[in-house]
Parts: sequence; structure tokens; C-alpha cells
Amino acid sequence: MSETVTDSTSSDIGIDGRAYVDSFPAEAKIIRRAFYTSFVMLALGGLFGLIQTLHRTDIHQFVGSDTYYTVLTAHGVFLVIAFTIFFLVGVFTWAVTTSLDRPVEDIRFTKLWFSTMSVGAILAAITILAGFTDDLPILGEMSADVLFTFYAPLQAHPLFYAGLAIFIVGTWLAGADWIRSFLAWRSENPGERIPLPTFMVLTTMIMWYIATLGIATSVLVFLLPWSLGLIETVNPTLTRTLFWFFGHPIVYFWLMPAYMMWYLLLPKLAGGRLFSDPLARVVFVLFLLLSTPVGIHHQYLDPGIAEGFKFIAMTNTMFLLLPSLLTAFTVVASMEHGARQRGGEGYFGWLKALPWRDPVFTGMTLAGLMFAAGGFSGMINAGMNINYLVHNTMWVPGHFHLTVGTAVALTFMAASYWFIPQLTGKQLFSRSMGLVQVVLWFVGMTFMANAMHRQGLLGVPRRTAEPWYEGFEFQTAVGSMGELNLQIALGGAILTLSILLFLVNVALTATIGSSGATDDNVIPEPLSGPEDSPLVLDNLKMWTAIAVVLVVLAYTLPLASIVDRGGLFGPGGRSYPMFVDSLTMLAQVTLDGARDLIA
Ligand code: HAS
Ligand code: CU
Repeated sequence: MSETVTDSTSSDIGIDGRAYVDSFPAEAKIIRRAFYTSFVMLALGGLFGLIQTLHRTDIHQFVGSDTYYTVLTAHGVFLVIAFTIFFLVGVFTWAVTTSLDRPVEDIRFTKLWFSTMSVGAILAAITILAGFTDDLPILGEMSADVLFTFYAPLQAHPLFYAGLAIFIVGTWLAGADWIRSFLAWRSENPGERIPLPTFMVLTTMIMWYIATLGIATSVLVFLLPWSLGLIETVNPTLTRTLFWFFGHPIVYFWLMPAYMMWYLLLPKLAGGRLFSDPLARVVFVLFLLLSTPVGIHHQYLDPGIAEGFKFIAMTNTMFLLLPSLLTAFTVVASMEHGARQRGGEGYFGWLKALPWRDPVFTGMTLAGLMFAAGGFSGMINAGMNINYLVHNTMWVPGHFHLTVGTAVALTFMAASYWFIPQLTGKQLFSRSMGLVQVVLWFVGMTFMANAMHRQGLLGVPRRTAEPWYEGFEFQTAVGSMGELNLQIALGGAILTLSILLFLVNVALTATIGSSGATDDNVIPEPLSGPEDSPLVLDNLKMWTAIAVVLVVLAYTLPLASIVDRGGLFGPGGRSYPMFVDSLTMLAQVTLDGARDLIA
């Protein structure tokens, strides 16, 4: 791995000279499990991605089009829920234990939340995969062809919703684990600034707790009882709005661990130091404040939500560009500083001095580069008027294959080439295989996402098994629909090859990787440290209160009007008729019984 040019100073974060596993063997074991689970989900989700890409580009159909939603749900849930969040809990456990320089408070509790997440994920996965079976006993009655957004009126088996709820509870417990470590550290280090990695974890988790209130309400109060037959109807606009209350923040729940890698590992690997700790704190506070009051930007075309509320969501969304633009500045400035420590010169000549042969560095930098494009297509999405052109077209999958599909996924894969040696004490099996893999991902995604965006502009619909119609051809000024389909299929095939290389490299590292010196688990002290930032940035109670106020301002009126118009349980829907009726009946029986007794 690239040597770090910077000499370590006393306030560097981490354990000098040693790999993580030497200092925290028990935590390393849990993190390895979380990562390996994440990689299994990547493999599964990637497989379904290839199946659906070849299907909808009419290259080869492995399944009938009536099973397309099963494939798409598997692709979406396994990747954007399981792959990302199992990886996140591994990274956050590393970040908290390393930066507080203390093991978790109780490893049994850590094992508990990881098991809870795993049980939830397995339940949801069973119902999704059961969608491929019709004639098997029990499984044949199960399915969850509801896509990763599980919008009503599509309905899944109750176990799908129960699995999701259990998975989310697992993440809540994980957050409690890290908060517990922080509070214990705080009591022993009164007055000290929160170490940046822990600050990043805490702000991200506070955002997650606020955001998941929406999905917990939607699943536990509406969708799960509905799938169990306890209520007859739901209000789809209400459950969709509660989903997107959670749905936009989850994209930052995926992004913030990737940003953590860009802020903590990239400067180190570039041979320098983070340019500004204060700016990094501002970025994470902005995400905490702005992530939740914007979800309605996914619903610009939803009926039943007044334009004014959509306009507020759009305005808030535009503010949300700021933390990412700040990130681009800070991380690139840190890279330049590192390059100059390595002898880089000139306005741009310093770029040559960066460690491009290091798959960790190059993978994350390519991920960031692609995120620039994904961010700009996000700006197009965010514009209410122009969104009318791209909503529900292939433009949107194009957007999120650049964002979660590359900025996050490629960063996670590249970071794994640093983490797995840290967690196993073994050297990466093949750096060149890693370098080929990350470049392949970038090339494959360029083909696929570009063609998806272009198809979106032609109005090609997303979430459609056979986007071709009798007597109608999508007209493209350049090339043809067939050529765009070929680009998407070619891109999908290259991505699949890239995932294979990644899995092989990681598996061989973990099994037969030669033990020996790995990089040290030290995060060099930033050029501008926390002492340069106002103490108020660490006042997480205040930031949480402001975030809640912003949510109340953004959602009270829209939700009130949605319920007023469509009822809590849908037009004419009653609350838990079976449940209420049986309670009423029970009360009646008790009353009659009491009356007989008295008489
Ligand atoms: Fe998005 C839909 C708007 C960011 C994911 N988004 C989606 C969906 C997903 C998703 C999954 O306003 C579809 C959901 C569905 O199925 O319906 N999105 C935005 C905006 C941003 C944004 C304004 N999205 C993300 C991120 C995601 C993600 C991050 C996942 C991780 N998105 C939307 C909207 C929709 C939407 C609407 C609804 C569309 C519809 O109609 O359905 C912003 O946060 C983007 C800000 C980012 C930038 C780029 C800054 C550049 C940086 C790096 C530069 C790199 C350099 C090279 C210089 C302005 C940070 C050096 C290298 C380095 C490592 C730094
Ligand atoms: Cu969004």
C-alpha cells in the first residue's frame, strides 16, 4: 500500500503503526462479518442487475417479463438497502473505535444489533426470492414484487415488511452502540472536541433516526397491518410521502460513509492531510439539517400535494448542493496538498504525483469524478419544471447509478482494498487486479449510465420489462435506440465482470493473502484542525432540534392535507376495523358480564 509521506504527530487519530485487527480483534471480527454480508448482497444484487439489463435491452431474457418486478426488487433491495447498510455499519464501527481509541462498550450488544440486522435482511430476502417460485408449498404463496420503494398499492407478504422493520431496528441499536461509546469517551474526556470520524458517525445517525421515523410509521401503522388484513385500505399518497420522507435521507445515509472515506482516507493515501476539519464538520451538519425536509422532490408529479409544498422541497434541495460542492473543494484541496508533499508541482502537474497505481486511491477518485456527473443530473431532477421531462424515465436510474451505483458502491469497493488488510492483517491479494477492477467499473458505468440518461431524454420509461411498443419508435437525434440498448447491455456486462474481479480479490485476500505489513490504521491530523472551528459545531443537541423544526415546517401542512383529502387509511378506510371491532366486542362482552354479575 502507498507509504504515507506525512510524519505522524501526537494528535493523529488511530493506532500508530498497527493494523486495526491488532488493536481491536473482537470488533474486527464483527466488521469482517458485516463486510462479507455486504459483499454477498453485492454479488446477488449484481447478478439480478445483469439479468434485468439483458432483459430490458432485449438481448436475452432469462425470465418471463411477468417476473421482471421480482428481479428488479431483488436488484434494488439487495444493493441499496443491504449491500450499502451492512458496509456502513462496518465502517462506522471502525471509525468510532479508532477515533475514540476504545473498544465497544459491550461486544455482546454489538453482536446483538448485527444479528438483528441479519435476521431482518434474511426475512425480507426470503419473501423477495420466493417471488420466483409459484408451486412450492408455503414459499409459493410469498412474494414481494414491490421494488425497493415498496409503494402501495403494490402489496408484499407481511414477512417482507416485518423483515424491513427488524432490519431498521438493528440499525437503531447499532447507532445506540456508537452513541454509548461516545458518551463513555465524553465522560472521560470532558471539554475535548469530538474526534472527526465520530462526529461524522453521530451526525449521520441522528439524521437516520429522524428519517426512519417516517418509514417506521408507514410500515408499522399502515403497510404491515394492511398486508395482515387488519386494515382494508391504505392511503397511497400518505405511505408514499412517508417513504420519501425517509427515501431522500437514505441516499445521504449511503453517501456519508463514502464521504467519510474521501475525507479520512484519500488525503492519507495522497500523502497529505485533510485540508479542513471545520469544513468537514459544516458539511455533515448541513446534511443533518437539510436531508429530511426535501423528500417531496421525489413527488413533483404526485397528485394530492400542492405545488407550493413542492416548491419548498425544491428550494431546500438546491441548498443541499452546498455540502457536496464544499466536499469537492475540500477533498481536492487535500489531494493537492498530498501531491505537493510528494513533489508535485505546477497548476495541474501535481496530479501526476498522486498514487494512481493504488486501487484504493484511484477507485475513490474515479468514484468522486463520476459523482460530479451524478450530482449535476441530480440538479436536473431537482428542478420542478425540468423534472416533468425526466421523472419515471430511464434518466432517474441513470442518475442513481452514478450516485449510489458509483460514488458510493465504487468507493466502498475501493475502500475494501484498504479495510480487508486492516481487518485480517493480510496484504491485498492483487493490487493490479484491484486497479483493473476500479477502472472497469468506471468504464462500464460510463457506457451504461450515459445511455440511460439519453434514453430518459427520449422518454423511455423506467421499471418496465419491455420498453418497446407496437408502431412506435423512440426517436433519437444521434444513433438509435438499439445502439443505446447495446451501450446499456455492454456497460452492464463490464460492471458484472468488475464485481467478479472485486469478489475474487477480496476472497483471496481474506483466505490466502500473505500476512505482513499492511498500512497503519492512523488518520493524519488535518491541516486545519477542530480548534479552528467554532465550538457550536459540536452542539449536536442544538442541530438535532433545528433539524426537527425544519421537518415540522416542511411536512405538517402537506401531511395534513393528504390525510384530510384521502383519510389516514384511504378514502373511507377505517382504522383497524377488525382490531377495533374485536376490542369493541371484548368491551361489550365484559360490560354485559359485569352487568349480569351486578344484577
Ligand atoms: Fe438523487 C432520485 C436529486 C444526490 C440517489 N436519487 C434519486 C433516486 C436515487 C437517488 C436512488 O430532486 C431514485 C429513487 C427512485 O427510485 O425513484 N439527488 C438529487 C440531488 C442530489 C442527489 C439534488 N441521489 C443523490 C445521491 C444519491 C442519490 C448522493 C445516492 C447516493 N435525486 C434527486 C431528485 C430525484 C432523485 C430530485 C427524484 C427524481 C424523480 O423524478 O424521481 C445532490 O445531493 C447532488 C449534489 C452533488 C453534487 C456533485 C458535487 C461533486 C463532488 C465530487 C467532485 C469530484 C471531483 C473529482 C472534483 C453537486 C462531491 C475529485 C474526486 C473526489 C473524490 C472528490
Ligand atoms: Cu432525493
